[in-house]
Amino acid sequence: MIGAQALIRTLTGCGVDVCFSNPGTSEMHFVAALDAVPEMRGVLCLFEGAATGAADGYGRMTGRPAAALLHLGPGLANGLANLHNARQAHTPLLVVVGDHATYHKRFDAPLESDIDALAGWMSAWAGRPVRSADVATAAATAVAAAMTPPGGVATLILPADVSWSEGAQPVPALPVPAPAPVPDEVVGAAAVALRSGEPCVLLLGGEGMHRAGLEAASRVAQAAGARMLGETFPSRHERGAGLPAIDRLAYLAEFAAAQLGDVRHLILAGARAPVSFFAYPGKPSSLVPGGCQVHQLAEAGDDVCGALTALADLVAPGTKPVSQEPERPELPDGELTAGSAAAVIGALLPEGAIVSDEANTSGIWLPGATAGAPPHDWLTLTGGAIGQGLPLATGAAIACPGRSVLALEADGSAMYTISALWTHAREALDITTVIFSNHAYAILGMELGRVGAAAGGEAARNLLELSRPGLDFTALAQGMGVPASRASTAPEFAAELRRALAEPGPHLIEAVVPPLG
Ligand SMILES: Cc1ncc(C[n+]2csc(CCOP(=O)(O)OP(=O)(O)O)c2C)c(N)n1
Repeated sequence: MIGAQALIRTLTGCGVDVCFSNPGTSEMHFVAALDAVPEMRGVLCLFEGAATGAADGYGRMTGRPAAALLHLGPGLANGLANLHNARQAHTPLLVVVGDHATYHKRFDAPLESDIDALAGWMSAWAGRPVRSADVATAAATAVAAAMTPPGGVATLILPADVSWSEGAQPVPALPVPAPAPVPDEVVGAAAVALRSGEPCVLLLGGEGMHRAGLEAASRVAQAAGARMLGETFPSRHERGAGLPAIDRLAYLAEFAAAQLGDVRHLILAGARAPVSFFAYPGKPSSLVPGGCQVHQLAEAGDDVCGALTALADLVAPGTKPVSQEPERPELPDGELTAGSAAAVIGALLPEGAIVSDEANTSGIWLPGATAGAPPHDWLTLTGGAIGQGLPLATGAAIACPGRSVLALEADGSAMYTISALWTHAREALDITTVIFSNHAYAILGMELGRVGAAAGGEAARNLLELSRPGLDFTALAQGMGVPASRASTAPEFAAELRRALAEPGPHLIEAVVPPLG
């Protein structure tokens, strides 16, 4: 068997059966082998960032890696920003990067590049088999590395001659270690802090934002009089009616400081000690208040839910979590704004929806407006590299057929990976995209003042607004096969959203809203 076929057979045997692909000449044997292994679903993405973001969305929803097939160093480079987001999300993800044939590299052909350097900084594991006989073992090792808690990006660099040469055989999946159990002493130390009578916050992240973690944390918080907070940008937050409600730590450092102001004990479960997103002149980088003790109950690779459950059984035996009551906003009348759009979304969000949230400044009312909606999953921009939301929705929809996916997108961010819409159409994915069309990089307008730069004259403002020319998202969507409409009032938006959610397949609604700030 040639290397490419053994590789794909090994991957499907390891449970990797979707490959978000943007191939080139060096990957042609991989592409051809897809017909020999129908268990692998190839999904064409028209930009590498759309492929890597899709693999991220898939991995967040299934806990299993999808593959992203990329073309040499330039293809990997185009995919890096969303691999960075995936790394921050601890998403299990397998990158397969084709390379020149081993003997061709020394000729420094036009596409020759340092793939190992590009892969090194964001990969939990990177490897390069140099014989076809080794490719299957490398693939199984890569999948196990991607799935090793807390999950990460594994990069398999695949030379073209390794791919096309005979002499390969598939190998079975390798075992994956379980998350590390948290020692009793660590749980006990957190219990001592909770019993101190001093203000405590449980800061949850990663698996702690899933139902089991939230329920255990809710029991702890009730019994000990502690507060719970979620990390600012969780990879997947299970929320809505019937689950414990939790506020997330604010993005803006001054709001986060207010949320943490009086805390004396910060207990971290799957989250890291909070830091300011950026440095600001004269402001601290760490958001841990002075005099506050930090207790690391569980790190990302630990058994976070197990640790929270053990803590709950210690400080809150026999108690039950407190759940959010069902509650939806009224459908609003009048102008469409970020606030009224959030109310519409809160009123109509379907049960079991998956929300890919890259609404940025237009999204600040969304958590409140959707808190009591039927249970749903909320995926956020974990690594701050914009252009994630539309691809993430692709992967979530392929991971969870039968669930409604809602991509909430700021206009500026949407443009980075707008070609993901074409894949939504090609694969007939049930994704409703809402573009918050505020014609601006609004957050940067705010940051200009916050970092202490000059107020900004015409030249500066010119770099932060998107209205000349305006972006016609309905035309962009229709041009890629996605039915689209525009809404300028709250009732129009409600009617369009209701229709889009009711019909199968992809839709886009351009929601024209004024910018904040
Ligand atoms: C990959 C990447 N490039 C650039 C930036 C810098 N950046 C942060 S926010 C932003 C503009 C956001 O505008 P938009 O998505 O329209 O959201 P709004 O602020 O208007 O709500 C930019 C360019 C980034 N975070 N990531």
